[in-house]
Amino acid sequence: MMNIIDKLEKNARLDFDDALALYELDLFTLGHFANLRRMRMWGKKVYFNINRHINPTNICKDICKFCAFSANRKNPNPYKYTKEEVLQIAADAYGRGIKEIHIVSAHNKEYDLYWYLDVFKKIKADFPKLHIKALTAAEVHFLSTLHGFSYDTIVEMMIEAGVDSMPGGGAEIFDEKIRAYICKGKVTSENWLKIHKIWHKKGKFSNATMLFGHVEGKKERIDHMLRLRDVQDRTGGFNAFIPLVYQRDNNYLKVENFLGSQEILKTIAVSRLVLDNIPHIKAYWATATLSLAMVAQEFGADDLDGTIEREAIQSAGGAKSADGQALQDFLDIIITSGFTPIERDSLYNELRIYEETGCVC
Ligand code: V47
Repeated sequence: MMNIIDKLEKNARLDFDDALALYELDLFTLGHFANLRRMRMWGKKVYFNINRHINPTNICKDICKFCAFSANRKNPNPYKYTKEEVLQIAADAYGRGIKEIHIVSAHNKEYDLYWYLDVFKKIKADFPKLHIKALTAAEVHFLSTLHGFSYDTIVEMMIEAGVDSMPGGGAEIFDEKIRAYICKGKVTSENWLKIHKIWHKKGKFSNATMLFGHVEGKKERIDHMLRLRDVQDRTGGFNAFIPLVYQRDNNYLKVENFLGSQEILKTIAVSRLVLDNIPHIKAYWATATLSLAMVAQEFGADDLDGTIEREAIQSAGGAKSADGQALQDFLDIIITSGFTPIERDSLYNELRIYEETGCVC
């Protein structure tokens, strides 16, 4: 039997018990191996993109205990964008040089499949180069139930309407017991994975998230990663894994012990080592804070996500991300930390390498 250090030195594939053993290593030993893997894959590059989030409505039929975004007693602030408003936001964003719009929303039957398809088609007609990342697997499931269409049909219609990639939202935690407690009624884990498999089989790429730092434990996190690795072995369609740090305000989930930075960094490092087949690990600055997301680049992550412009989901839960992140702040923190900022497109093609000063002025 090889011990965990032997396995890491030999780059062997890690199983469930190995992954648990990783958490037992001290932070710097674990970080050393995660960073070695990251450096072999991406050197000193830190990826990000210039993007814009659009969330058409926050009125949702589901009540996920962790969610502060959806309009409810704790967030009595319902809103509904019209198509014209969404199209205007996309047009303005494109005018400012935004390259990706990320459209996800609440589960609301007034916003049916045809509403979204019309919006996607119009955006693509006006701005064919603007990448549309839209509809989580949770939304695909909701729309499938609403219309009685199969997942395959919905995915085909999304592609036809111009959706380029699928975001990783709605994955939460796959463990069925925890899932039933935190987001009963949402797409099942099996169906979340199935929808992404269907999407990948059509030659398309997507991301995968994991919401952590609430009532789950290390075992559930590892189980989550291994289920993703299994799908990725078959399809190769996940571009990035995004561990989302749970934000605690304005929701119905009672959590006693919040995660400290060490456990967040360990989880990112574990994900880099366990997910040996997913190319990118995002330290999502909106939930980790920009400083910790930058430190995470030394612990296995290689991406900070994007400038976002308007962030509504995590900021409703207390994150300081409502107004996005200035490009110059990304460049400054990446360069002063000794890394190279790489502006990428949504599929990780490199668009611009900021070699030295990184000044965009
Ligand atoms: O699935 C909801 C999460 C996700 C909270 O694919 C919360 O590139 C923390 O998926 N604390 C939606 N997280 C956002 C998302 C995403 C974000 C950035 C990039 C990509 C990508 C995807 O937000 C939901 C849920 O897990 N979320 N409430 C909260 N209190």
